[in-house]
Amino acid sequence: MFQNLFAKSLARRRPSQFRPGFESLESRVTPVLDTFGFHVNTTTALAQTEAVSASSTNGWHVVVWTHQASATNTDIRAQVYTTRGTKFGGELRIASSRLPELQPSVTMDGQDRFYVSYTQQTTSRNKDIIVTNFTREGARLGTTKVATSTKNEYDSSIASNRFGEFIVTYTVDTSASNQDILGKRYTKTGLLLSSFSVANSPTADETASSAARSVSFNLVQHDFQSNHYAVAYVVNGKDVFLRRYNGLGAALGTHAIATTSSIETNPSVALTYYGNCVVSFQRLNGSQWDIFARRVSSSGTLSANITVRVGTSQDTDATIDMKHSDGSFAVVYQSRKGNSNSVLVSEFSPTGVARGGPFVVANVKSLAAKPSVSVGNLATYIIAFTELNGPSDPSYGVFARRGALGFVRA
Ligand SMILES: [Ca+2]
Ligand SMILES: [Ca+2]
Ligand SMILES: [Ca+2]
Ligand SMILES: [Ca+2]
Repeated sequence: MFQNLFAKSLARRRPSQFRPGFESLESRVTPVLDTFGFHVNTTTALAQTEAVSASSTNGWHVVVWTHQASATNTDIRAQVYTTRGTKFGGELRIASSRLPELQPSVTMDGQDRFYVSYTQQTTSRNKDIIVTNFTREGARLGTTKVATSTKNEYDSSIASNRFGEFIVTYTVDTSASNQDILGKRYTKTGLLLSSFSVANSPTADETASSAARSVSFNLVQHDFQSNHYAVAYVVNGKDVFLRRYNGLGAALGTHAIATTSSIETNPSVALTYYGNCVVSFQRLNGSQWDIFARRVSSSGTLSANITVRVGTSQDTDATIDMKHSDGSFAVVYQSRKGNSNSVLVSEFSPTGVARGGPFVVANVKSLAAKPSVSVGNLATYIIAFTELNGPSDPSYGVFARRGALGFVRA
């Protein structure tokens, strides 16, 4: 699958310059992002792709990506960042077997431990889901085999609360013609608490899950009332749904987020301390992709569509995260207009009112940017993305920028 991705992107290669500077598309608002971007991966040979990020309530960050070790082998690597956005320790080897490991997802708990789920191509016909967790110093705490049946299990999403209790959701090829979304809930040490079926209709394909979890409002005590989690997913490649759960794993409701006759796909979900959710997704309007979001309250009330980005550009691959305390949120996505590609971020108030922007995170050469955003404490967020032939990095490499929700307003 990597061969195809690279072949396609290389074909699009152009001699344009990488421009890491910041620009606002609307000059009357002040960009709130830091005035610097940074190169994440230390080992630059071959390709580094599939960047994802997580942040803790302490404001620490981690960026995780797929590292191409050889023509036939990929690994998972990580870099931890302090609250100031400086590298903490070196590049970490999360998974480095001879088998291809790919499709990482990452979450961070209240002690800055981080948990990485990924797909392992165990045999040519069998993909499995593994989780490994680490201290922020890079000490490996454990490895959990989440899904290792003879069926293909892939495309996982992981989310934890501040105590490190985590959930993992993933797609399983239940049969050649039927995909389902399954999930498992674990203690911080990888003890299985429960298995659950997010969506398993025998007559529909459910794919592309995105999981989020409340970090928990209560600082010292495990409070299941503020530990909700939610999983967004795609049905039959064209509709987006959300299923919500309380902290004990009881389903609270299933919501149709985007079910028009247009193709709606690629959901990302976030939620607050209090279980209020927001889901972003992309919709095909004619031949053009637009991005929307929709809020779902803890009592199950759906908002109208919130417009993130519509217009003449191709806007795709959005991810979303929320400030856990008040529900203001950021959506990052890639945007293509003519021959120009950029990574953009749009910010919104807790009620879904746009706060200016979108802001240009980076002008990029590649449509493999696939940006990932995560919000930490004090509304500081980090955006990680992939760039082709970026500064000091042959082939693909991973770059990041930090920002702060609503810090500066004109
Ligand atoms: Ca590289
Ligand atoms: Ca490997
Ligand atoms: Ca398997
Ligand atoms: Ca199914």
